[in-house]
Amino acid sequence: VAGVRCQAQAGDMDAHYMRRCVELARKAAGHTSPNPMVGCVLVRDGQVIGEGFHPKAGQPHAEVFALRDAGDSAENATAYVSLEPCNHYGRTPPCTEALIKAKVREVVVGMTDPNPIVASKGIEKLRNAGIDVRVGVEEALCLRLNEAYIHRMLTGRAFATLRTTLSMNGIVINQIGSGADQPGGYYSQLAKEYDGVIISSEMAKTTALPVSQEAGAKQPLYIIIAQAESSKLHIPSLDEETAANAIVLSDSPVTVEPTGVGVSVLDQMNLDSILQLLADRGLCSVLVDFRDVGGRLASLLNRFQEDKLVQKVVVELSPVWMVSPGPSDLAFGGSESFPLKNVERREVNGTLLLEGYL
Ligand code: AOF
Ligand code: ZN
Repeated sequence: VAGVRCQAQAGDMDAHYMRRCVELARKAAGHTSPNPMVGCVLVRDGQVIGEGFHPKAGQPHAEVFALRDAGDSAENATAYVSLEPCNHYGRTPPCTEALIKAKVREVVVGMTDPNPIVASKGIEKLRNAGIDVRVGVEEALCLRLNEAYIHRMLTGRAFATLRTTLSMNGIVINQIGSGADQPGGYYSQLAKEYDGVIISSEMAKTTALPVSQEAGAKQPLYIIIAQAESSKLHIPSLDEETAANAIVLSDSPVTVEPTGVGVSVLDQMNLDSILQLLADRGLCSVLVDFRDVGGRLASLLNRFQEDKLVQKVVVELSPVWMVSPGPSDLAFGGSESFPLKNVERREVNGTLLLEGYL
């Protein structure tokens, strides 16, 4: 019985340290793409002796920061890492070598790395060096943490989340800058964690992109979908300084003001090619503004359920009753329904949020 209890306690501690890895990893949310978020905790004799996370692509990996934090004392320690340690020379040298050199005794891994140049080779390397490796502790949490990175690795497309805001009577609230969009609100939190936000040029023309509101904070890239055959586009809320925060996608040449906003001309304006282009540019995740009722973006999203290009939906139900301009703005009916999976409900500043997976 004592042995069983001991094992159960070890399991609890494993889960505890792995959750800490995920917590550390999330400190860099929105900053690591195209790399994953990774956290690492070094434990010896029941004491945490080092912690680290991967802050940004091009910078050292989580394991390296944790080893630095531990100084000389990592010998015989257990290393907890939310992702399999890498075994390749990328922008940085392999973490497996750093762990072997530091003489850790054991490595506990949250999930294997879907990157084909790593894919279990890191684990193999550690085992060949005589290090005990256990894989899959708090795996679901680690998979969720890097759902966008994994999706991009496996499909070559950015992970897409649809976002919309509804009033209590079901009217789409489509002013950027209202309610949940306000600085500090739920949406600005979300925008910080996503690599990009897709909106239509009509919305970009008439509403303020939150790019300039939180100076110094990480901003998503705004991906603006130009109307068909538009040759000129002026985005009033961008200036020379914030122009680099946006790109325009068009299927015909277009002059954009301010200059400095990048333009990409696509052969085919569809969601698939957009998500591939964004993945090629190193974006893992993108929030798609679904409030562009009737515009170009809405038509690109037509029947997205069948194309399986959208992974997640976020709906904000705002506690307001909106006066509709017409007799009724409600869209009644609908032929099919797609139940969402793993739905989460939350409340932020009086707004009910529903998130789920398609
Ligand atoms: C780890 N720990 O903290 C991260 C890993 O170009 P590099 O050198 O940064 O390598 C990027 C790849 O390394 C990335 O695609 C993923 O496979 C892995 N990321 N691995 O052991 C980390 N960020
Ligand atoms: Zn590494």
